[in-house]
Amino acid sequence: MDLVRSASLVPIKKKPRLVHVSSTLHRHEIKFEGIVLYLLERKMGTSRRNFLMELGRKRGFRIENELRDSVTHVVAENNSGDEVLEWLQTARRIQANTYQILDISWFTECMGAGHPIEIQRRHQLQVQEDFSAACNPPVSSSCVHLSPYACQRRTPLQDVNRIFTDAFDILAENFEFEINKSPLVAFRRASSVLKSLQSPIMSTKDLEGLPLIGVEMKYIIEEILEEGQCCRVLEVLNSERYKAFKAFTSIFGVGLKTAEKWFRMGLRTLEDIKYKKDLKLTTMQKHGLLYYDDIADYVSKMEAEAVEHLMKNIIYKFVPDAIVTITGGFRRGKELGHDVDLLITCPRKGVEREILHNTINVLKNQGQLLFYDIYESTFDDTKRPSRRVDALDHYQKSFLILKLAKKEVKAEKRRDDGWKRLEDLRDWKAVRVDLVITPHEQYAFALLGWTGSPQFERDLRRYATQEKKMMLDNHALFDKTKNVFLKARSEEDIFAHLGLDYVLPEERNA
Ligand code: DCT
Ligand code: MG
Repeated sequence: MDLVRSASLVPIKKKPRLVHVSSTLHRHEIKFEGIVLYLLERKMGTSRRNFLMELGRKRGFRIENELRDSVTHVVAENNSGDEVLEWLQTARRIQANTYQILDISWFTECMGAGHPIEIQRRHQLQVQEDFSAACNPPVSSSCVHLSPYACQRRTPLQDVNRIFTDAFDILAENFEFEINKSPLVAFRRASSVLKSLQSPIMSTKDLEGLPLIGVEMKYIIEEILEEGQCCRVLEVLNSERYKAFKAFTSIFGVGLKTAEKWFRMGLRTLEDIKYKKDLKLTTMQKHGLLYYDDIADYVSKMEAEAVEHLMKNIIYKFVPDAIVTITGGFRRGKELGHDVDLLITCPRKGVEREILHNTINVLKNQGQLLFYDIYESTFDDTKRPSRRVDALDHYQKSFLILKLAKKEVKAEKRRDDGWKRLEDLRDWKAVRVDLVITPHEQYAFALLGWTGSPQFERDLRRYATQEKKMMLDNHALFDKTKNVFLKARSEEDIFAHLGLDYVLPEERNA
């Protein structure tokens, strides 16, 4: 049975309907005729599916709620091709055997591009040989000589081994919550290695020659390959401590120490925190709770760009030659993030120092600041870069909650849901923004440091120390052999000083 169509997009068919009425009764124009998507809820979850369907419809895709015969593309997450096939058979929809069975990565890349992208083999989920004439190619043996340092690997956003890396990331996070450093580091590194692979792991044989994948990790991968899930991960997800820490640390201003304290006090949920009367909260935490729903929601790329635009408009008025750059996940090509990280500098020496307070004042006067905290620079140029891979930098910065005006007010959105009605009338969203001010001569180091991913940064610093006898942080690079600070005007200069090939921001998703 030929379940998978040829690798090109389906032929264009003329369809009379041009408007899609989504579950939220919102009308979206259909821009891409001939493609009809269905997102499989299994393992994706209802809320994520709804969110992605809405996102897709906004981008002009036709997405069906039900698996109709008109569907051309079935998109699944964390399911193998065989699992999708089994589901299709159970749903008795197998007669419509012309579906593309695709991984969610195809969908998210389409969202990024704003249009349907060409289907590549890596997007197609594997189905048994007798069902498919066009399976993904086997794992390439090119993965055998991978470096143990993420800064010597290229890690695109697209992670074809998410089923394994999600498991490792959850276990690593749990070790972080348990303050158990050694397995935390091991699992983070192992996850990062898998994220750089170009093909999905189909058997434990594919792990041969990979660095940093220990016996314990192999066992977990084997279990997932056989069972589709890992018991240890399920246990963690259900554990009281993990759930409580996850909830607590999702509040802006709450770190591991506070989470630990609250857990010891017997508190477990967000509600426990909200309704505990004598609980002392910092102003940051109070605001974190006040705008919790908005902040816990993802920031979209469009919203991040709106923040960038707003900040540039303000900053350019008093420093026209300021340089304002989006860093963090958005610079690495992510479509969604938890905050907007902006790096600000000025080529004229010292002028950058006037930017932060002026910007904050304008935002305050415009009524756009829901919360802010200013940290003045503590940089000392006589000191060498920090030895710690997770050391915080010393730049002047502000962590703020911005009141971002929604571009279009969608009053009719979710009008069937009375509880949400009030929220729908609100024409703004609370967005977390980090503003970081850097002197121009340190800008390249700050840009490299703030672009991340955090694991890429850790490995860069580890590489500098262990392989080059150098010390790197967000401010400088020091060569211990020559006893000199190495200057850099660009990220490329820093990679060159370290003897590394340049890695594009989009390839730093380690
Ligand atoms: N960083 C840093 N010093 C800090 C905080 C962050 O050097 N005090 C670096 C690490 C990654 C980068 O800046 C951005 O940090 P995050 O916003 O936490 O990560 P992200 O990759 O942007 O993730 P997200 O998309 O969830 O915001
Ligand atoms: Mg970020």
